[in-house]
Amino acid sequence: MTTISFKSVSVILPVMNETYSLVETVDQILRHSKEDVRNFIIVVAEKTTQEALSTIDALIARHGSLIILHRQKMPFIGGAMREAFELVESSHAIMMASDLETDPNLVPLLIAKSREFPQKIVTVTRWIKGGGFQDYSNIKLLANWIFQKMFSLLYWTKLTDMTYAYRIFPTPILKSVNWQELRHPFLFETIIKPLRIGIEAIEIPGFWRARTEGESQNTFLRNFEYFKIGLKVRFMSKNKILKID
Ligand SMILES: Nc1nc2c(ncn2[C@@H]2O[C@H](COP(=O)(O)OP(=O)(O)OP(=O)(O)O)[C@@H](O)[C@H]2O)c(=O)[nH]1
Ligand SMILES: [Mg+2]
Repeated sequence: MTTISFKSVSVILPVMNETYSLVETVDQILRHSKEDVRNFIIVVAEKTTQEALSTIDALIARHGSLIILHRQKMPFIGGAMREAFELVESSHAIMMASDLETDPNLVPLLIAKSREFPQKIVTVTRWIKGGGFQDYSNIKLLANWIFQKMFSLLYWTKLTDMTYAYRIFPTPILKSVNWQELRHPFLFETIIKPLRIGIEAIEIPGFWRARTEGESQNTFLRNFEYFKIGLKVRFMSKNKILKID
C-alpha cells in the first residue's frame, strides 16, 4: 500500500427510507467538517422510497456538486457500498448509515484521528468507555458481545467492535481489496480483510441509538451469516484478498 496523507474525505451514505435522518446527517457533518469533506456519495437502490428520493433532490438543490447521487446496480447494502468505493476520489472515505444509528457528531474526531494516522482505519466501537447501545435487546447485546470476543481471538486483534460499520478508510484499501459479500456481512468483511493484509485499525468510542424512522433491512437470523465470512477470511490467502490487476 502506497504512503498517503489525509487530504479530503468522501462520506458514503446508503439510503433506503431515510428523510429527516439523512438531512440531519448531512447538515451535522457540514456544520463541523465542511473544509474536509470533498463530497457525499449517496447510493440509492430500486427500492429506495419516493420520500427518500425527494429528500435527496432537495439536498442536491441546496448543496449542488457536494452531493453525488449514485443508483446501484448490484443488490443490497454490500452492492451499494462496493459501487460507492469505486467512485471515491478523495484520499479517505467514511462508511456510515443515513438512519442516525451512526452518530454524525463523531465525524470530526474520525477525521482528526485519520489525519494523525492516515494509513490506518479508524473505526467506532460501542464496547469501550464512552460508547454504548440504546434500545438494543438483551439477547442481541449478548450475541454481539460473544461474537466480538470470538472473532477478536480468532483474528488476534484488540478491536472490540468489528460489526459496527462506522469507519474511515484510506481510499487505496477500498480499491485494492477483492470484496465479495453483498448483504450485511459485507460490513464485517470491510474490517477483517484489511486486518488480514496487515492494515492497522484503531478505535474511538461511539453511541448507537436505534433509528426513529423507517426500518432496518437486516433481520436477526441473517446475523448468523457473519460467521461464514468471518471463518472464511481468517484462512484465506492474502493473494485472494487482494485484487489482481
Ligand atoms: N442504497 C442502499 N442502502 C441500503 C441498503 N440496505 C440498507 N441500506 C441503508 O444502509 C444503512 C444501514 O442499514 P440498516 O438496514 O439500517 O441496517 P443496520 O443498521 O446495519 O442493521 P441493524 O442493526 O440490524 O438495524 C441505512 O441507512 C439503510 O437505509 C441497500 O440495499 N441499498
Ligand atoms: Mg440501521
